[in-house]
Formats: sequence, C-alpha cells, structure tokens
Amino acid sequence: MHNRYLLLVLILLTFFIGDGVGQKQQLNVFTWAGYVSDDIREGFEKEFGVTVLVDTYASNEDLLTKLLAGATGYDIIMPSDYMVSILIKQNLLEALNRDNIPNFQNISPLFLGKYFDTENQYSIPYTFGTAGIAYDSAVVSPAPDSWAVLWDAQYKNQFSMLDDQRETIGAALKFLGYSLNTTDLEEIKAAKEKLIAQKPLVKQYKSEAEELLIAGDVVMAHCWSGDAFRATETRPTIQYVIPKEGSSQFIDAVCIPKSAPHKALAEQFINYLLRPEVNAKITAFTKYGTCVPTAKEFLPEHLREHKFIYPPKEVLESLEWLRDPGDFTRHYDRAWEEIKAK
Ligand code: N2P
Repeated sequence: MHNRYLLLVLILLTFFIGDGVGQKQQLNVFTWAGYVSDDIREGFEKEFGVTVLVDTYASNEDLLTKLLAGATGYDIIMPSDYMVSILIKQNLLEALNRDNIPNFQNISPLFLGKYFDTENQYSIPYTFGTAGIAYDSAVVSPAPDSWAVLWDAQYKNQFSMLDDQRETIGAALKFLGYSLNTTDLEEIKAAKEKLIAQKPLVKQYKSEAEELLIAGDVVMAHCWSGDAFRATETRPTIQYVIPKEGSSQFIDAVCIPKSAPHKALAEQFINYLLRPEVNAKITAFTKYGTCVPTAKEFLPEHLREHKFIYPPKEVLESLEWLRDPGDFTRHYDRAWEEIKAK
C-alpha cells in the first residue's frame, strides 16, 4: 500500500514538474544583429517565466526570404519601414491588438502613422537611424563628405559595404544623384555598374560593419548610424558622416508574423519594450534612437542628443526613406545578384 502511494506521488510529481518545464513558453525573436540585449531578454524571461530565443538576419530581404520559405517559428520580427509595407501586402503580418499593448501611448507621435503602416495596425517603432560612412579619423583624412570616398583607390581593401541590396544600390544611386527608390532602369543599371567597378576595392560586404571597425579590419565602412556609434566606444577616433549627396533614413519596426506560435506572449513582449525604462535599454545597447520620449530620463546625458542619432536639420533634409518599388523590385534583385556574382 505504502509503495503504491509512493508510486502515485512520484507519478504526479513527474507530471507536474514535467508539465511545468515542458510548458515554459518560448518567445522566438528574429531580428538584426546587435538589436536585443541580454538584459532586455533576461528581464522579460524572469518577469514572465519564459525563455526568449534571439536569431538574427543581415537584411530585410533575408528576413522576407525566410518568411516566404515558410519559416513559422518566429513570434517577433523587426523589419524596416519599406519591408513592413511589403509584409503587409504579402499578408504575412498579424494585426496588433492595442488592448494588449497599453504602453503604446508612450510612443512619440513623430514615429507613428508613417507611410508604411498609416494606422500602426501591424507595427510599432523600435528604433530609427540612418546609413552613412563610418571612418577612422586617425587614418582617413581629410574627413570625407561624399560617397566618392568609397570609390577612392587609396582605400582599396580597407573598407566594407553593407550586405544589403537596397542600401548598397541606394548608396550608388545617391552618389549618382538619383533617388533611392528609382524605377528607371537606366539609373539602376548605372548604379549597378558603379558597384561592379567598386568591387575590386571592397574588402567585404557586411551588414555588421561595427565588428570590422572594432577589430581594425577596415578603416572605413558603409554603415548604419548606431553601429558606427557602437564602434566609437572601442575606437574613439571613429567618426560618422552622412554624405552630402544624401542617404537613407529608417525606422525599424516590431511586428508579429501571422504564423507566430505565441501571439499573446509576443504582444506582452511588445508592451514590455515600450516601458520607458526598458526602451532606454534599447538605445543604451543599440545606440539607435528611442521612439519613447520618457525613456530619455533613463539614458545617460551623451545618449540623449548625440549627433550620430540626431543629425542637424540640413542633413535630415537630405535623407530619403526606402520604399517598396512593387514589381520593380525584381530589377533591384537582379542588379544585386549580378553585383554579388562578379
Ligand atoms: C543593427 C542594424 C540596423 C538595422 N545592427 C538597419 N535597419
């Protein structure tokens, strides 16, 4: 009798413990490298009793390819502006239930209602930034002010370009005086030829350019603002410039894919990210701008108004958003394939 009880207790115990462990929900985040810090991840894990897994991609097109290939495990993704419009069109995003995201009210209206999701039905802003050139001012002199420096043979093998078709073709388009969003075949062709001509000078195509800058593998990089900012922490001589011909600006958003296995948890995560003290951690870690004004109270002085994050007005005016070129995308795809294949 006694033994039977013991057996029963053991069975029940295994059941409960097993259940507890087996039921621990896992939030799967698919995002840019260097975007979700350990303290943000662990803070959420502790408070909500879940596990957070972070996987990364190097470009919006990589993210799209994965989703179109049927990747279904992701609960949270962080596409940029134009990719949000593409994902909405492809019916790949879940509408957000605002009732579950009361901290939505913490977001500055400056970052809401943008062209890619005018009612913010599917996205909330995570960070904003620009693309430009990060360079080591101890080596690269005079200080560059034009995209032309990325075609200067004296820096052969000493610089990298983003591994990102819209940004990199975009840099060449801007250098040539065209729009980032051109749908003129001749202009795409000219940009493609520029990039093919540049290729022998390029050390590497890499989206995580800060790694190359920090390691000293390059002295200059086509780079996003926050990543340039991160590189300056290790190498204070690194500067960041938005070339005079103009460049791109972006908002990276947080969205829930339609196929997300843990939608309720994903909304809790979004709501958590929008707490001012948590949102401040995003900027403290990524060095990209915060979209939650009250987060600034939790930021050290130098991160509140830094010039890498907040370019002056005249520079802002030279920036363009990337947009979905619709069917014309195939010409960007093809140009990029040709550039990479050379
Ligand atoms: C962070 C990459 C920034 C994303 N490493 C650019 N949209």
